[in-house]
Amino acid sequence: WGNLGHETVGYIAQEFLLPNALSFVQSSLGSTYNQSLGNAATWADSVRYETAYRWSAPYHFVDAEDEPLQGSCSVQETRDCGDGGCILTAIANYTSRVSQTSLSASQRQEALKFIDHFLGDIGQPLHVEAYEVGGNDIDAVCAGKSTNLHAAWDTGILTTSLSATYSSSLTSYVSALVKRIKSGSYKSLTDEWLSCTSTTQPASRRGLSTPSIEGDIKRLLYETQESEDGLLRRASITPLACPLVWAREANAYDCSTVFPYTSGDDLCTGSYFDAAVPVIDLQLAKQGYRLAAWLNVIFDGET
Ligand code: DCM
Ligand code: DCM
Ligand code: DCM
Ligand code: ZN
Ligand code: ZN
Repeated sequence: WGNLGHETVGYIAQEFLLPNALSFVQSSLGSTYNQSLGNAATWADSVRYETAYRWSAPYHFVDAEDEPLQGSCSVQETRDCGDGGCILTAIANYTSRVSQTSLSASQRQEALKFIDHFLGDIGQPLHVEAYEVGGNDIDAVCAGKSTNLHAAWDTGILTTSLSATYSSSLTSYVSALVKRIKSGSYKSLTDEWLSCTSTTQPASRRGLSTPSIEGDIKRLLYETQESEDGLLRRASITPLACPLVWAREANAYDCSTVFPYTSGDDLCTGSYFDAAVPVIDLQLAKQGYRLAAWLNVIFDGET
């Protein structure tokens, strides 16, 4: 996502934090970020081209080697994450680090800012897709301007929607999404959002392991504690259940919504735009709510 998308995720999450998570977020981010996940959510993008942080660039996505044009979408951690790591392993690493009281305040703040950002990016369908470098190499048109498919999904469609429906006010947009979560059309979906069960998973596996945010965090913190130096060594370890479910959910939109388009069509008007906007609203609201739940389990032991 671009800045607007990330800020939306952060501001939504801030509304759903439990007391200990809120307290950590406020004191860790401090006045630099107005004590808010909304203000801190774009930091990871602001440093990714700096020499000192170049290593973090691959952590913003996972290159899923599926075939979205043939209607075949999938994400597999072993196939797609690679030795250098990806957004899936980055979420595990920074979840471990934000929890480690032995790390410095600035190291834990950095970990929090990465979590804040990556739980947003994992909901962007083209951040969980390898095809044409996540759509970066596909020319597109948005509101009459030349762009590429990835940028249209990161910023173009959302900017157009905010202008058309929310007078370009991010605050109004965030309020509208929070209201949908608390009392509107998303309310009945929130339990499902936190369940970490995949609808595309066979029933046999779904019942078996009952993946959960609590289960992921518990295992991660145990594995971190077990290692002498506090560094996670995940190579031989089962991947976290929830981030993989989130990635698969976003990736499914590549087959249903992102790639079915007619070459040359303007993506920010007409039927493509009308189909994309509800997906972007949903993905941002959902990832904001999940970000709060993730931090709530880390710091308060419950969602
Ligand atoms: N680093 C990291 N994870 C990576 C790569 C690097 O945490 N996958 C950290 C370790 C170094 C710092 O970034 O302290 C600088 O890395 P580099 O040596 O790649 O510049
Ligand atoms: N770092 C990281 N993840 C790790 C280890 C290090 O992101 N598992 C980052 C945090 C700092 C930098 O590397 O930005 C410094 O790392 P080091 O502690 O290796 O100097
Ligand atoms: N990106 C991606 N998948 C890739 C490469 C890049 O999702 N395989 C994302 C990261 C940025 C955007 O695309 O949001 C542009 O990346 P860059 O500036 O590195 O070209
Ligand atoms: Zn992007
Ligand atoms: Zn990013």
